Amino acid sequence: MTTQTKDLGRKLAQIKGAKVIKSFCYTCPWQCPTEVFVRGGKVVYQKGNPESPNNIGARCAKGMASYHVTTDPDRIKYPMRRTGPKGSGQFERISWDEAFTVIANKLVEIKEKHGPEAVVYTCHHDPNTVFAHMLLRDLYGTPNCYAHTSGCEQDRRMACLAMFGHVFPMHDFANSRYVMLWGMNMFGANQGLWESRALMEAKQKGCKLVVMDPTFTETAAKADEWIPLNPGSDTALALAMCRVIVDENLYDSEFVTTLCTGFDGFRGHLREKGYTPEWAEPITGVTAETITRLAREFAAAKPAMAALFKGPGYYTNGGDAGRAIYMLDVLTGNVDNPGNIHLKDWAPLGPPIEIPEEAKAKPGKPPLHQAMGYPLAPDLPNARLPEAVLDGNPYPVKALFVQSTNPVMSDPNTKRVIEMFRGLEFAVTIELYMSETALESDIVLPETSFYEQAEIRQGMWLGPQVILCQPAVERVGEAKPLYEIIQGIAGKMGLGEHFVYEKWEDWGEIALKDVPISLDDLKEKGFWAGEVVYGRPAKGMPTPSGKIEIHSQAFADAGFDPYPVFVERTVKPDDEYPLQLTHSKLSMHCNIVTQNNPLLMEIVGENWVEINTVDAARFGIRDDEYVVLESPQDNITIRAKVVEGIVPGVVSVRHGHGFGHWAMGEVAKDKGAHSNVLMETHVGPISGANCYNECKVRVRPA
Ligand SMILES: Nc1nc2c(c(=O)[nH]1)N[C@H]1C(S)=C(S)[C@@H](COP(=O)(O)OP(=O)(O)OC[C@H]3O[C@@H](n4cnc5c(=O)[nH]c(N)nc54)[C@H](O)[C@@H]3O)O[C@H]1N2
Ligand SMILES: Nc1nc2c(c(=O)[nH]1)N[C@H]1C(S)=C(S)[C@@H](COP(=O)(O)OP(=O)(O)OC[C@H]3O[C@@H](n4cnc5c(=O)[nH]c(N)nc54)[C@H](O)[C@@H]3O)O[C@H]1N2
Ligand code: SF4
Ligand SMILES: [Mo]
Repeated sequence: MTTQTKDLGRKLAQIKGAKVIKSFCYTCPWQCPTEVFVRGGKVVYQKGNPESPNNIGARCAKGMASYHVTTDPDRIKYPMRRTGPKGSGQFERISWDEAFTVIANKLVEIKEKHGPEAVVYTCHHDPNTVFAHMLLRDLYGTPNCYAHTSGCEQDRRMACLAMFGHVFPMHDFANSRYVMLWGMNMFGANQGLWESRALMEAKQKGCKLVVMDPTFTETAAKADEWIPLNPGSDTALALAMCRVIVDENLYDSEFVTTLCTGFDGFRGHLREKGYTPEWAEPITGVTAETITRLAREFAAAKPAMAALFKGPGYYTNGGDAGRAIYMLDVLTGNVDNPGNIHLKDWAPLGPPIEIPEEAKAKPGKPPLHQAMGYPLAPDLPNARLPEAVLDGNPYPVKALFVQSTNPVMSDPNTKRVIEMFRGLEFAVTIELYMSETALESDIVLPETSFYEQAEIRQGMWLGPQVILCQPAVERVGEAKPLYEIIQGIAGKMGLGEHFVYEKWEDWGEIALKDVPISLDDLKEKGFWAGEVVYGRPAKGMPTPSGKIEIHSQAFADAGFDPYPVFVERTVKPDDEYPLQLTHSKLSMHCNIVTQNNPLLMEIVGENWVEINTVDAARFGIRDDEYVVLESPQDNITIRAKVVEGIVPGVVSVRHGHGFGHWAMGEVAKDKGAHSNVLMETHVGPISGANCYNECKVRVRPA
């Protein structure tokens, strides 16, 4: 018997008699619905929920391997209080009661001394964050409860809000005949599995795939055409394509004149600014001929989709890239039709508890993003947070709550982020592991993983969808879900009357009040899905004008051009630092979440930097050997991959791994390198986004 068949036999024996629990995966932000098989208190098998349209039974490798988190000896098991200097790793175990008391007292003290806005809450994976928002925003009164998107796809999000009044479009690849992906590595940094699968299926049916990316990514490898554009030049490329479509009358005239604002102004803008393919050629590195051909092809192929994710927004000039790229969808009248970006409807999911209006605090100060001068930012410009903490600008921030996020590792300019933590009066980290950020905090609270807790949330599928996460196994140590952590803190603050549930089902019933499924049925099925409705523009858009805003009044009001413009980015390579640093994700890991997982580390145990053969020859770099990557700020030692598929002069670090990460996680420790130490702070002037790629470097053999 081969090892494989023996393994299969063992697996089948384990599954036999297992209880199947409908849940969802939260290893990456796409939350695929799952079936978790549990026997003897252990996860013995898992797969995607076969009835769910999100993944039709599938899970990716990261999801399959994620059960390790339920038994990882490196998980934090108890609430901890720092006893030594910040960053020293000296902590003592305390009881939950003590942790709740310390936090509640500190919150009261800070509000009295500095006002509630001096407390900021931030998260990435945001399990049950709504409870924290209810306590800190609604009852305590800080306007500063934020997520993480300025570290993520902030520019795209801002573009979508301004043009469509929608925050997060899905991608209807299945119905598309022509897909143009801009800085979006669908097969490397996968989004919902149903999207990757739909794109593959569309390709099999003849859909053309064009990838705009300086790097020959996993997606570029599967594309019909790879357009290796220069970093930070998307806005120029997209505007030049718009010009071709407009000048050659290839646009959908009825759509743009009846369902959009400002088409004539945009046409004039393109001409006035001289945005032609010839103008764009030297900026983008793409020939005018190719630009013209692609624009014509795109306009002729219906349904077609231009979509972006993070790539274009990594630069200080990325703020208009989203609007320029989405203009291709607008001009061709594709928006929200089958085969285009889909402005999904949200499910009628309510809050899990109801805070009476009269109990709600009225914030006295504007939220930080407004006070910092980024009224269009959908989220906290977190690279500017150190100024608030260290200089009191725009107003003092004294305490930080971080949940499921590790800013010391993930934000640019690590040194500055650590300085910020050292300057804080109080920091609480809610984590699975003793992360670098936890090490800088005063109190560290162990949260349960998605295998150990409940959550009811919006699903990331085309139609309106509710998905359910249910506790499948015992909690690790004394870990608690956020709804119990917040209940405990609220109790000590005299606000316990608002958080009266005894079990999660109590608030679950309330949240589901307006959703046409009972909690019992949801537990059986794992999700509720409504109808997919297309064609939102014709029904009226959720924008101030009720139309698609080609002319953005919001941009004009904030002092920016109402139409997208191309400006130069900030940090260009020079003689001393001749290479442009860029980033992309690893297909076998999610950000810095999975590096303590031995199964995934066996497949990809460290990250690397990709460098062009031409540059490798110039700087004496050999494939698979270690190199020193050095910026004006700092240096890292990382393994090199010498490739042909990257624009010469550009290097791409695969993000994940690095330095003392998982300071207390044995598997991840000291594997790979982390590039955020190389970056200075650069913030998108419109969106407040982190500009990870505004960084020049040089390279030498280690
Ligand atoms: N396997 C896996 N999946 C993931 C994640 C993960 O870590 N691993 N992370 C999840 C998260 S949080 C997110 S935000 C998404 C991210 O999803 P993506 O945005 O698709 O992922 P990235 O790898 O960051 O892709 C950015 C791409 O932009 C390219 N790029 C760099 N500069 C430019 C430029 O100037 N113009 C253009 N057009 N492209 C440029 C990079 O080479 C890279 O290929 O993925 C999610 N899914
Ligand atoms: N150099 C570089 N930096 C980047 C990027 C890049 O491509 N290159 N990508 C950026 C992007 S797109 C993003 S979204 C950010 C993400 O960066 P972060 O906001 O830091 O988020 P993650 O990396 O997803 O995870 C952070 C922490 O969440 C913890 N965690 C996981 N699950 C849970 C849970 O259920 N509960 C709790 N309490 N904690 C949990 C993990 O242990 C981990 O320490 O990084 C950004 N930083
Ligand atoms: S795509 Fe993300 S949510 Fe889905 S199975 Fe993979 S890791 Fe889990
Ligand atoms: Mo992200």
